[in-house]
Amino acid sequence: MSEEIKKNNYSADSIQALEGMEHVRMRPSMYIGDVGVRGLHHLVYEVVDNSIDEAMGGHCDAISVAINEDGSVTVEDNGRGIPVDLHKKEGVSALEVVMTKIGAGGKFDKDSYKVSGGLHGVGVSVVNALSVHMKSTVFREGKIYEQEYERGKSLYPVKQIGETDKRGTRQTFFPDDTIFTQTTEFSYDTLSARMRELSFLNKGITITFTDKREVDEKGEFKSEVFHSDEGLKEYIRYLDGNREPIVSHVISMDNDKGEIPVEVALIYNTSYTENIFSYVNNINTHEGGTHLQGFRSGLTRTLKKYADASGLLDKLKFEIAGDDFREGLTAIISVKVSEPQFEGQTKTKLGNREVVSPVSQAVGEMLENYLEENPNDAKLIIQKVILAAQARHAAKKAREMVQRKTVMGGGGLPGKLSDCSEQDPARCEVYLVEGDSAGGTAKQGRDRNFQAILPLRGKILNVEKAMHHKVFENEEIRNIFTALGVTVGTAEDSKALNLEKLRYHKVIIMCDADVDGSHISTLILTFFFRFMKELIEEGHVYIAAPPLYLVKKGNKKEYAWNDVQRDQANERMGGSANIQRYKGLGEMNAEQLWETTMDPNFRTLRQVNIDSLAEADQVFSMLMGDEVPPRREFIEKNAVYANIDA
Ligand code: 0RA
Repeated sequence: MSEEIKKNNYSADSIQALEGMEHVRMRPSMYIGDVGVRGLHHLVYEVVDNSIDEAMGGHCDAISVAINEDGSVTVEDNGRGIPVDLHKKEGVSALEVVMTKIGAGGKFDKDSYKVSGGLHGVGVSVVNALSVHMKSTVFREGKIYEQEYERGKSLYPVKQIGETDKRGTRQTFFPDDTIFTQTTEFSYDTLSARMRELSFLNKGITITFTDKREVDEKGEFKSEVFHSDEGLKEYIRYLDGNREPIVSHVISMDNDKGEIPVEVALIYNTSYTENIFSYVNNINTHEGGTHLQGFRSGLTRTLKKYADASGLLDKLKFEIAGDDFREGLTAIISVKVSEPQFEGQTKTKLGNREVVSPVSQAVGEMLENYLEENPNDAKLIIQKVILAAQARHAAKKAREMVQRKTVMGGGGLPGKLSDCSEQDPARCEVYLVEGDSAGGTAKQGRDRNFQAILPLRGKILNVEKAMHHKVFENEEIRNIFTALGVTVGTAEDSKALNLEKLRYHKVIIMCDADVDGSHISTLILTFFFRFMKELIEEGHVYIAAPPLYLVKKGNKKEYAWNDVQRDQANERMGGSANIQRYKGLGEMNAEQLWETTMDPNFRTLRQVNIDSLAEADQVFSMLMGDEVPPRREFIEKNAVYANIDA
């Protein structure tokens, strides 16, 4: 081949690479899901995933992640370092190929578990393309190498900048605010939750997470170190720390040598909720899939066999259903699949059929052993299953009663609901208001065209601690179901929610701006989280933010939502203004409530969304569970929504 043709080929390739990078910038959502808060955080996960892969290969054991003072993020590992030698085909260093060519990531190691369908595993070049500036530093074979990029284009060839005795890779990137127009600010809580999760899912690795944007009173950065020697077993203890176990140990297994590596851990507690989290290649599979199917079948088959043989079921008059084996169950399943197929609406449902049987078998074996070795625990589990079956029958009756009322339509709406006149659910909102008196004010203040009001009486039922039939018998909860128009449970799926019937696309929780108020909103949120998860996932749930102060002087008045705003308002009025602290919604008149909290042109609503189901579950179980001290501390810190991002 002549020099000329070779050159042309090279430039043809590089044009293609360029087009790839430009395509990422033109259609970022195709690569990272969205360009909002979620997509922004995916950039970090993508870079960290590469270091986790290096650790899973046994080449590194420490990863540090830092949000820097300037808002950029640095991820560093002590692995082998990304190779910097010449990539023959591309004519540039391997590092440059990895950083600037779409689809080049992970091509070195055939046997790593890269995710092809999900949002991770798209390659670090995608992060590079979506960053105004990125810098790679490689510590390898005694030398330090560096290359920088702008919006995915290298600024110079890889250069050696010094010598070192350390090994590893350091990546620093600055997200592009012309892509992430909503925000480029990383959330400590979101990243910290993910790093904790990763450390449980990949035992043995130490992940240090630091936020350098602020320092505390001691002049130190906020920082956490995550490390788990026992993996999922510890994860279960973390998740269920605020629940009371009924068995003496976490039941677990780890088969990382299998064709399909499977790790499972589970425990039974005294609650009535089922909590199963499933992962494929470290990605939370919200929609479940074949691994979850395998888990359920292994669990049901083994427990049923044991229960049948034990004679404990002899007096039972009805069949036990699959659901009954999972009441009070907290479980985590983590599998590694080399070519995962992701399906479902959010591409978080595993489709690979070959996964079902190995998971089912592994779970069966694990449980069989445990039941045999712990006959007392076995008996407690079976007794719990029987109680669950009995309760299910009672709950079904109660639920059918709610359902019958709901399907009657307009006439069946709760008497306390003040409905709006608009019929299109997309334009309708309903305020769930704490107390009848605030409910009355809201009713006067609202725009009745599109705003409905449902007052709730004081503290609503703590669903975290109530049996399911109690939940459906509770009047306030029945009112919520009927007002929203949704029903729960079908023949195939006892938890399915029919959101198509939802009568309001905005469901707004409005409580006092104090500790009691946040407790009540947490109770309502817990109910939504346990019984109407889809409502939150589809972004229908909001929290209203009533002001804390009214600052008045003469005919000037301003509202304040915190102490800083209060003082500023006071200053604007030349000091010595009259400051009224609202102790509750009840102290506002209808006009004030409308102006501050209900008028769409002025109010602030916090949309509730759940980044990590596992983290949210932990928070709810802590807030609503048996242990009082952690709850009090949490609520008093007034951080009820710490993991429910606004
Ligand atoms: C493939 C080969 C080698 C290193 C890596 C991948 C590697 C990639 C990343 C991404 C983040 N951190 C990383 N660390 C290492 C080198 C293989 C060798 O040295 O023989």
